[in-house]
Amino acid sequence: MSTVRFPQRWPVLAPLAAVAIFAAAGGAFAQEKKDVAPGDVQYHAAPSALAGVPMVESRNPKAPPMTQAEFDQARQIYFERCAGCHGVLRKGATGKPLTPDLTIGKGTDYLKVFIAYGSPAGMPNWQTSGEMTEQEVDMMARYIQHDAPLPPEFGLADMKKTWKVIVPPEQRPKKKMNGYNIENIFSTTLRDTGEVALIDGDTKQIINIVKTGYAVHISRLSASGRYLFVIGRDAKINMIDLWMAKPDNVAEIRVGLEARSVDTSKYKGYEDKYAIAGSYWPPQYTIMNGDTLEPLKIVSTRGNTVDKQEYHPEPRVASIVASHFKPEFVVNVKETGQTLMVDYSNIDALKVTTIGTARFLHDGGWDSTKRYFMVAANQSNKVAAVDAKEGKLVKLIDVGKIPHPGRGANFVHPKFGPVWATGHLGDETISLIATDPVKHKQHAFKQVAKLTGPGGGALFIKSHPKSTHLYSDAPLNPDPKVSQSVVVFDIRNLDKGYTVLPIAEWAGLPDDGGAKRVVQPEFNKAGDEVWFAVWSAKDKASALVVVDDKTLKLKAVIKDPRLITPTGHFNVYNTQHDVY
Ligand code: DHE
Repeated sequence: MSTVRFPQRWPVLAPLAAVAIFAAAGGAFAQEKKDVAPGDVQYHAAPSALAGVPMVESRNPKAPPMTQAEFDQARQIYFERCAGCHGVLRKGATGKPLTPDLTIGKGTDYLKVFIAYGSPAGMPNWQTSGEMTEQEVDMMARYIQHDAPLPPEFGLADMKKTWKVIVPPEQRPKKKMNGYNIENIFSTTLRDTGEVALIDGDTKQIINIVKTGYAVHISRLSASGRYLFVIGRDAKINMIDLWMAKPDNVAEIRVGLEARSVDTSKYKGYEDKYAIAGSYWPPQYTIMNGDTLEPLKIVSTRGNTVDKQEYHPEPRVASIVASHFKPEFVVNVKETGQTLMVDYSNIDALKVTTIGTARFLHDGGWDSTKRYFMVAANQSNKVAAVDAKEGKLVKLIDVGKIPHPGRGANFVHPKFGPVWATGHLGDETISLIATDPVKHKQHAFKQVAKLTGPGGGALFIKSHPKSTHLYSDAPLNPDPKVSQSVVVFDIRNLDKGYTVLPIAEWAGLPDDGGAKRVVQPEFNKAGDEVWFAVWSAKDKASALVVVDDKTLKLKAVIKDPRLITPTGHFNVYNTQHDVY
């Protein structure tokens, strides 16, 4: 994302002609009109890993003609800029559907205006922002009237071709071969170099920079804490052995063409046995051997939406988490709004409980007891509370605009007892949802309070059982003062409002024009330090900043030329034990 300039959401001075066309639009593009926050557009406009993949193409004879060169260029642009919102098959996701049955009737001129000037519902103004030329806009307007190219499926044979066991289990160390305090290692995403930095949380020294997938996304830990799993946007999974003298890759595989989530089995008796990854394309999840990443079972998520019960051909797999109550993975399917409880006790006769929740499931985390999975249905402005013990939906809770919790934050509210919190991309609020149905029954699974943060564009929120603070970032807020700092609430006195920590300023980076967005609070194992990434583009300086949680003062800045585009960072102990 940081390598792309983002256009404004809505042109301030859109010509009258364009406004008139929007006003008259009605029809297909006005249907399911959703407001999209500026930050949300930026967030979804990340280049898709599918841009370079060969696809099945066909031309619609009713659509305006295109040369092969134009079609290829338009396809490239579509997957770099548009697929994140409109979907691979253009059936619609955050953005509207753009299939020929809808677009041909509108015609090239109409579509050109839409693409050039954007729309109040969140479509960026691609031409007036300077992101696309007039000629590119014309090409895109014709392209979306043709049938959407179809990327290939990715089955067992394809996976096996990419599968490498770099160090077989029998050749791996029998005990820890290094002196690191493994539980306090941080795995930091180096997004645009396709690497993770393993950083010793005690000394703040880089242990190793490990090659991973394209635009690497998240890290997760095996139940034992020995293996670290990293997934790239290209659906490449890397398995890193933290027992090695210098922790490094021991296995890798691609489970599809585009993906975001990975986790491993954590139920008693199944520790480290299986890994699971969900893909955006093809829409499926894959269960693998937890020792070697050998693919064992692939399950498609194509199916019907929870509300209108319409078939969706491309329901992407969003967050996945391992249950502590049963041998189950909780798999959240975005476009259909179905939460799947996948019982892995017999993967040859897989039992899946399908729980209808809400469309646009994205990220989420456990409540403090790890019984209830709280998952944000972001474009539905809801959080679903799923009971992993009973295997059912407890409640859909209305929250603010586009909730985005990461894994959320748990703390004990002075009045409402245990709460789980989420910030929002689309507004300045932080929603607190009570999660204790036993001692605080009257409040349970209700939004019991809203805190006010500095503005929208928040992505991640965090607390720790040993801390009395709640931290929230806002890296996608359009005001650099907000995106370059974080806010901290005192849990004992939430009415007091927040304290601002100028994290990017504390990083002391050169004034090189970098965006210096501050991303993702993450505690160390002891719960007395909080780490933040200061994220700038690939050719600009970035850093990690460590804050003392008691004093809220700067504790350390980690700078290194190898720390390129750091975004998420994952403490081994906290990630392994779901502490947040
Ligand atoms: Fe993420 C988690 C998808 C853009 C940083 N991101 C997730 C999860 C999903 C997801 C489904 C939950 C995984 C899980 O728990 O199993 N992210 C997407 C997108 O589809 C989206 C919007 C656009 C895209 O094309 O990828 C997107 N994400 C971003 C970013 O631009 C961020 C800020 C920077 C980056 O590294 O790319 C970003 N996403 C993260 C992080 C997490 C994450 C750090 C893990 C949070 C956690 O606490 O677990």
